Amino acid sequence: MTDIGARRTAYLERLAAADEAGAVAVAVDALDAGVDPESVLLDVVAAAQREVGDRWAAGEWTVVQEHVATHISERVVAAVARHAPAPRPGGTGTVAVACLDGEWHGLPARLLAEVLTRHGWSVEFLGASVPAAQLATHVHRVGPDVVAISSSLPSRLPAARRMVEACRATGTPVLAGGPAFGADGRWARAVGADGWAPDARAAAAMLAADPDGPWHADAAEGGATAGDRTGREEQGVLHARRAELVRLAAAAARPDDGDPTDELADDLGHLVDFLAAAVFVDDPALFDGFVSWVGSVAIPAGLRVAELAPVLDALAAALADSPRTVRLLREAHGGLPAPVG
Ligand code: B12
Repeated sequence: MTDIGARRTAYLERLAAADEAGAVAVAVDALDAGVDPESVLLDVVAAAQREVGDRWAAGEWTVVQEHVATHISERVVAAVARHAPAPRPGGTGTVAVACLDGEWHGLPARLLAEVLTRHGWSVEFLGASVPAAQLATHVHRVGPDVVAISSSLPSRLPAARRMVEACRATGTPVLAGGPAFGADGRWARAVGADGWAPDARAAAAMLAADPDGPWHADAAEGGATAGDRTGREEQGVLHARRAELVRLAAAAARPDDGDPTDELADDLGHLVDFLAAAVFVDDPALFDGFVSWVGSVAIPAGLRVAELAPVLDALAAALADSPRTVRLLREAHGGLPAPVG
């Protein structure tokens, strides 16, 4: 079997069967057949994980199936690191890889760490949800050449700004990546990162071409645009009132119900966090992304698209003193699909 697509299909079948040994075997067989370890990591494991996410979002897989699959993929990444031939020489320094504070998607960061290791970098993987102050202390003590920050959720962007500022204070350049920063990396620039890459391959190529950064094509124009005074203040209000806003949004979504289900409360908490991040970077597209996501997932008992209009109205009424927030809520309301029937 040489086709990488066939290996990915076989790998997904092993994940679906919760077969850790079988999944490891698919990866090791690929290495033994001469497939580049980077391709095993990105074209088999990472691609399969994205498919796992799609199946969860479509309601085909339960959260438990997703957790089991992800655990297996973590074991597979470790097995690939053990079985792969020695990394090629190339990298010229150390990279610390950390997830944003509150970001629990550690596997994408781990995959980046392994790929950079394959390219000869000395990589320190700091794991999921690293608080900005802890990162700053660590960077001061260890002195990596580059800090790579990873996040899957745009709602974590205010934490990205704090991390960039913390690294700036140590003079260490920050490379950002993961879906949180937008498909074109626009929010990496907004939070002041020195560069962005769409995936681990591109990150390795970028670092090989220029190990020191900054990496934005027009870096001279750079500088953070997120977290201006209004952004910080209104994001702070949303953060401070989060629990109350979730309660009133739940009452607006399902006026006849008592306490909200855990799923509804979780989704409304994410809604407030995404709204806060959109206010922080002053970009309606960020909140639109959340609204589209609500329309695309099938979480039983979770927030439904038809419930969004009363939720957005209730939040706008409660947040009348926050003009940017209200503008974003009104714009999102205007873009909602027309009610059916
Ligand atoms: C596994 C998983 C989890 C696990 C993570 C465990 C772990 N150890 O990682 C757990 C259970 C914790 C989890 C939780 C949640 N998750 Co989740 N999760 C996933 C899933 C299925 C796979 C993640 C993964 O491994 N992806 C594969 C990798 C390889 O992703 P990748 O982004 O392509 O990575 C590449 C690039 O981004 C880049 N890159 C990454 N970091 C960096 C850094 C730098 C510097 C650079 C240059 C590049 C770079 O390189 C990588 C390799 O090429 C994704 C689905 C998906 N599409 O990713 C959902 C997904 C990310 N999760 C999602 C959601 C909604 C959640 C929850 C909010 C669910 C909930 N209701 O609680 C929580 C949030 C938790 C939190 N606060 O972090 C959504 C996010 C949608 C959105 N935009 O809002 C997704 C997309 C699922 C979906 N289809 O809806 N999740």
